[in-house]
Amino acid sequence: MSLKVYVNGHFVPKDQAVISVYDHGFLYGDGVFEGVRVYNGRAFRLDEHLKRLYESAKTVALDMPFPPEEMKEKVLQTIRINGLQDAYVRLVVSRGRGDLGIDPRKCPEPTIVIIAESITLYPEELYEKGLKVVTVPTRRMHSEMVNPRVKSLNYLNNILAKVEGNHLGYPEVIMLNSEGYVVEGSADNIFIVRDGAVITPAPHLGILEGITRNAVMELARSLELDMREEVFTRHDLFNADECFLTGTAAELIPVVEVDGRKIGDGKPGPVTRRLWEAFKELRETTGTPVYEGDKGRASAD
Ligand code: PXG
Repeated sequence: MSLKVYVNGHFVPKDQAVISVYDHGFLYGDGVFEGVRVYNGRAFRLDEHLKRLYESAKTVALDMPFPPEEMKEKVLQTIRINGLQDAYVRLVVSRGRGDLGIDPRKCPEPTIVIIAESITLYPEELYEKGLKVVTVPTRRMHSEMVNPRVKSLNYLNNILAKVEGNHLGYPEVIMLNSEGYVVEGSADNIFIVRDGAVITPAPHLGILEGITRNAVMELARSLELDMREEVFTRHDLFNADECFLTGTAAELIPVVEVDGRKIGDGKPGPVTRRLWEAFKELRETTGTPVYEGDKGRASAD
């Protein structure tokens, strides 16, 4: 059975899920999106993802046609109609159809697309051995240009960084901001561990405040680790005891080398492992139940 995709109020087979070439999401990258994981029939931190989607929309002055509760129901319906237990959900809201000019006032209705697919996981080996990464020349956009806090359809900044990583033969890259501070990966947040403290770049530096990042920060605090949001440079990164990345797709993945410098002893560290175990526990035990009859199960979201 072909997957069904939600497009503007209708569920249509995957190969018929299309939008207009006049859609400003296509023409200009004008829109916002979210990526959500479903684990064992429960949507992980769905309310937080919806909150971020609505905040992104607000900042780009895109009027959502219905409230978050209704969007939540549509997301759950999309997962249900496809009978998925473990999934990756992509929720896209674009400015909608307009004319060839950039003016959003020419786009009367946003386009809403929800895709729920079974997920292809990263190879287990990457989690065991850790990633080797590089910093790249393309800097993360300044927050007064296109604010990185907005999860917009305009991903060229990150894609250019990714292209540089591909060219150099690395699976992920680390971006710096225009002042040279470490900010994030191309589609992941970054953490370092130094002298027992767990440190992640502060939001004002210009990052996407990841849902996974926030969950891992909560876990670190509940494990009574010294969790901090700070400003740090490549020097701090090279000299960290441990480093890892977080994101909806990657979850929590160790980094063992940056720009040819070994991090710590070049193996995933103990704090990274502890947080990874805690994250696995969290994803199995929380989340919004997707299916009826699952209401009694725990939901800490
Ligand atoms: N920073 C950026 C720039 C991102 O795009 C994250 C951090 C992590 O945020 P979450 O909320 O996922 O913990 C992202 C994640 C993918 C994919 O399929 C991920 C993202 C965007 C597009 C694709 O891995 N964003």
